[in-house]
Amino acid sequence: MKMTGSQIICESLAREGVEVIFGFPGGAIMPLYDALGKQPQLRHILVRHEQAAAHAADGYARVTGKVGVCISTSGPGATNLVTGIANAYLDSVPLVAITGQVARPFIGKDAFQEIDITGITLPITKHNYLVLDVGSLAKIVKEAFHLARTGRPGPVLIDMPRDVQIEQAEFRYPSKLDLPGYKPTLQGHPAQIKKAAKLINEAQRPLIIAGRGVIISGAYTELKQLAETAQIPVVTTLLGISSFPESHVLSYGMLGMHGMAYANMAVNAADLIIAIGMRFDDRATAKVSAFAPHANIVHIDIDPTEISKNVRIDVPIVGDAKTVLSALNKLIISAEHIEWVQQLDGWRKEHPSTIIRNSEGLLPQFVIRKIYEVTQGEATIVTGVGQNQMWAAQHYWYDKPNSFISSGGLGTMGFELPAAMGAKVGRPEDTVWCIAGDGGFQMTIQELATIVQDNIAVKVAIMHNGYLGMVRQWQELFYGRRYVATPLSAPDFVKLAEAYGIPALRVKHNGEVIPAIEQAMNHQGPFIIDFMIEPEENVYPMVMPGAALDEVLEEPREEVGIWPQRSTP
Ligand SMILES: Cc1ncc(C[n+]2csc(CCOP(=O)(O)OP(=O)(O)O)c2C)c(N)n1
Ligand SMILES: [Mg+2]
Repeated sequence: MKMTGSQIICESLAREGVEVIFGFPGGAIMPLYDALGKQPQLRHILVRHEQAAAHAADGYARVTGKVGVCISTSGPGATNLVTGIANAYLDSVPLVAITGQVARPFIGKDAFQEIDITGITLPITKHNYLVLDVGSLAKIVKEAFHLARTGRPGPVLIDMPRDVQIEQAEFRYPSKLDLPGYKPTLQGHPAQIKKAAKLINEAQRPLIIAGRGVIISGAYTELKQLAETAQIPVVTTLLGISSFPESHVLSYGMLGMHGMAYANMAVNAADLIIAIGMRFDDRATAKVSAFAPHANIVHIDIDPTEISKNVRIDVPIVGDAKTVLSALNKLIISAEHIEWVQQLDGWRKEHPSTIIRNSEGLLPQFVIRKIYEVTQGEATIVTGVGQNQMWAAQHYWYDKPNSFISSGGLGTMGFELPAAMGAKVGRPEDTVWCIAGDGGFQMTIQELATIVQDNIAVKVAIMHNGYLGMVRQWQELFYGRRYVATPLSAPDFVKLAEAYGIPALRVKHNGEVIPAIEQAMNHQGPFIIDFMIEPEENVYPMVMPGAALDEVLEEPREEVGIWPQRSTP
């Protein structure tokens, strides 16, 4: 059957199981939009800025495990997507971005709204295509989805010249793909798995570091089985949060720059690290030369280029986390590491890291903890970047798999609101809380209109400190408290919410926190709470830049607070 390029795209998206697209139209993508209008099963959500389309598709993809789809026009529409594509690339999120392009005869002529988006996105996509032949379009779409979701997931871009959207071709959706150059390794090499098992069975002080790869491959049970069989403590990276239940006795929280002191001390003292689906980011390792000095390192990762990239690996296992772990688990002998576990528990007692001090002023940690309590740990949390992100990572306790959504690799302020929007669309049954910075929120605040138009019931908690807080914290610590360009004004968020048609509250005192959260939860639609937190509150613990993981600066405080450690028996 003959179809236009636009119809071929729509039909192919439907065959890939796409249900929702985030996008924004323009001249060079109008034929595709016209075809979309005739395909009612493809829900289109009109964002207010293309960056938000990419972040929303990203949030949607992270919570569903499906490929997120975003669309823009050529030129400025396409360049507006770039930050969102880079964000997805660094966090291994499956995305297909479709951009309009000027018609083929105009390419290379600096035509109106022409930009070389395949050139621009080459280093931040897993692959990209400029479609020059409508006959190859169905195959390209099929390939794009396959590349985005398999192996190490990532964004793929399809650039569609306007005339290719109109031209006709016979439509045949390929049932199979032949990509001889692309065959991700899923099964780990048996000899490597054996070597790893031997090290695990012999270790005295083993430690698992779980990353987002565990979540991507859905290896929750396999991870738990490994930890429980050999009684191995588990720490996670920032993006590994919610790969292992934080209430588990073997959970020791997040490691890294703002990780738990005891988690970092464990890395330092371990004699074996089993790193699963993580990439030894510098925020996780701190000073690389001092990382895990006493440990052999087993690294399980689907991407062979990650092996020994930052940290020397003793036993690499390239493969899918779930597949490798199930093979590995068969070789693991039941063990107890009583002394080691007691040592970690001792460190946790001495350096509790997440205790919240008593305070007259509203503490962000307190707010996050109350959101945890009111939602009973059942919410999906989407964060901004900066202090709010770290408090959300530290003070909400994640037992539910894949319930923490955050921009890790790129650290993109403004991610929070559009990503929360995408997460809510992907998980309509879930309560989705967007933990926003007052800075980051203002970067993509325009998406409040999208939320209203499409009735996306996101709950927003603004951590309003009047600063670009994380940068201010660094100025306080390293630049003699010279607050250059970090004090930040904001509109009256409550009035602004009202202007958008969203109910909102401002909270200044501890006693108002729980009632406000409850009111937000009881409201059917979107809701905003402007939490006026202590302006100069800092994030602790902190490993200073350049320092080793175990050189941890802890919160200076006289008074110790009120909540026990979650996992302390
Ligand atoms: C797009 C972007 N620009 C700049 C930065 C650098 N940066 C990192 S954290 C931060 C402060 C964030 O302020 P806010 O959103 O208010 O969060 P807070 O740290 O106060 O919680 C800045 C400017 C960034 N991460 N992303
Ligand atoms: Mg702030």
